[in-house]
Amino acid sequence: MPMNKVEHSYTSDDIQVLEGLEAVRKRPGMYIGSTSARGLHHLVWEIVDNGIDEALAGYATAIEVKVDKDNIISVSDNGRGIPVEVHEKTGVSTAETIYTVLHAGGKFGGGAYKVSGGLHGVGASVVNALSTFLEVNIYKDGKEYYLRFENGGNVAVALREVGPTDKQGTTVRFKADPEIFKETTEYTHDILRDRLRQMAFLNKGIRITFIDEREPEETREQIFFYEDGIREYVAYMNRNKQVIHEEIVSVEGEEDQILVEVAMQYNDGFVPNIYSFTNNINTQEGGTHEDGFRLALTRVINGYAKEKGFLKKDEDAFVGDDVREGLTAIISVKHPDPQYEGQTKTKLGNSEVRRIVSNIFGSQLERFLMEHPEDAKIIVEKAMIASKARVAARKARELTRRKGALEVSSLPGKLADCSNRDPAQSEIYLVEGDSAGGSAKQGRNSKFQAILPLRGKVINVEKARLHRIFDNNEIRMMITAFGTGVGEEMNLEKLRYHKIIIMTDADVDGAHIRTLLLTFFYRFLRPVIEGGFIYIAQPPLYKISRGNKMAYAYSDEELEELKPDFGDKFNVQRYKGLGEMNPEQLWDTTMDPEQRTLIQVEIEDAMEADMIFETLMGDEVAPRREFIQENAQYADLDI
Ligand code: 1YM
Repeated sequence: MPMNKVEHSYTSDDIQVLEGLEAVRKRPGMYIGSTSARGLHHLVWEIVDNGIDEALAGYATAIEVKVDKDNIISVSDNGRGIPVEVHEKTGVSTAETIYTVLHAGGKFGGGAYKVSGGLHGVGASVVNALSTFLEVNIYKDGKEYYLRFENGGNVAVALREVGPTDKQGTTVRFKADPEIFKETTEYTHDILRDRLRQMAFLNKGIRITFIDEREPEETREQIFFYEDGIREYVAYMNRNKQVIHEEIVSVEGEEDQILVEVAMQYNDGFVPNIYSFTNNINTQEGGTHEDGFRLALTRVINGYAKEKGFLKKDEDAFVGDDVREGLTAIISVKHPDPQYEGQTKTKLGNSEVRRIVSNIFGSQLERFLMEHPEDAKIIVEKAMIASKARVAARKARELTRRKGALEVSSLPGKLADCSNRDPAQSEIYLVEGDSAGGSAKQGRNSKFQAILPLRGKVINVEKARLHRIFDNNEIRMMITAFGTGVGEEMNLEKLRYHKIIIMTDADVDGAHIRTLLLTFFYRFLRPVIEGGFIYIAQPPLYKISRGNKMAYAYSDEELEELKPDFGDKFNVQRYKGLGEMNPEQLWDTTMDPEQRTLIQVEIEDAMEADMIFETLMGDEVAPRREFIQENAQYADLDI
């Protein structure tokens, strides 16, 4: 490749550089979080962020990300091109400096601050350190330049002029080092696509092209370009929902170099979908920008409703929950010096942001309501319905609490509890139907396995209102048995079982009940999922036997694999339900910790999970059918 390898003599600066990159290779997790698939994708984000920064500084309009068949990534932008002159501190080109000195970010060029940036915000040199090779092509002022590193950041070709060009911008090409990324160096199409789409929503006017050369022709290239940014993001999030007003509220402003954007629209559901971002990073734990948004939303809607005579008495005033029911909102802040707090460092801490977001969003929302009286009326009326339901729900809860129904002291009668009192060693099986429940009770090891049979379909929490949900017998039994309480009152430390195992039939109904249960957990007991306490049991689909010899198959493939062991005469029984198994069979196949397979339920990406639940549970039928058809192979639904 490199025709004229440029001699490189070492100076003390070089040695420092190599030590820096060596430190990254020694402890990659410190710089990119992990060396799992997540860390691998992080490499792409680091380079893309540099292109986004160039676009946000006003110099680039387009970014292209390409994955080739060997999982080599190239990222291009049409900006100014990375500076090529010799850097005064390092004595080598600025381009080389950026790719070899840790934390060499915007400080070098001065001027515009770096707005985007992954959680670790460490930049290009880390990507270089963790790659088998990395090449940079710079197109600047009519000339093309080339620079190449190999084996974790060693200069293979120092920056050199290649020739004339009429292009402008930067292209970076790299291959992740399999010695670092031992789990995988293969990128996941959907992860790249979803994040690039999100980036395009969050940074309006930037055209992001995604090319995946591993894909068939039809899906190989996608372009994400949103002139209206987060306004279009909200429309996208509501695309499978019934919106209740046409016009999306959309707000933008700047104070003290802090850029604030908010977009929101109500749908006919009850669940709020509010997502906040700081410098393009999803602040999952919220923070001061979200606080400011909530404060202003409640204040302004109350003020408007009062002024227009919707609210007669002060004590009828809306609380925050009332004005957030069915609200889809994106809050995006760009901050020159964000401070993150919280367990996962995804909570914005800068206190001035609360006031700034509240002022900018509040005043513009006020104006929106004045200028769109019909939308305003619909929004206020929705809040009034929510507020009435809230009062009714409170009364219902007080009632149930008085009856002691949600207290741990009175466990549900149907629960066959285990004798062990240590949650870490205890499991509870949620079993579909009384008859399977009966078999499970007989088959279990009662020392550590509790059984709670659930009758019929669990109520659909997506559609039902709060007070009806808590009236539902199955839901109440579960809450009581788990011991944690729900919603704001929930306490994970009180969880009575560290394995909550959903055991349903391997058919459509079973899949439906499983989804209903997961929706319920997702909405009301999210920390229980996040804590890794929810599992799905895997009952066998078939029993194959001949004389005394028999085996269980958990999939069609497994059945086919087993058949040769049984010669040509054998019996195959297809289990239509758990109820067809006797207690020993149920123990052997599905409950015995030595033999069973459990699938742990995870929420990798709460946003994505939310989308799936809504597709499956919401009012719109077409997207649900589409989703089920697309995923039938994974969900093993018979359709
Ligand atoms: C595909 C990745 O890195 N683009 C890129 C990076 C830079 C510039 C332009 C740039 C910035 C400035 C001046 C400045 C960077 N420059 C620096 C440093 N795309 C990609 N495009 N001229 C060009 O910030 O003043 C770091 S990144 F340090 F030189 F400023």
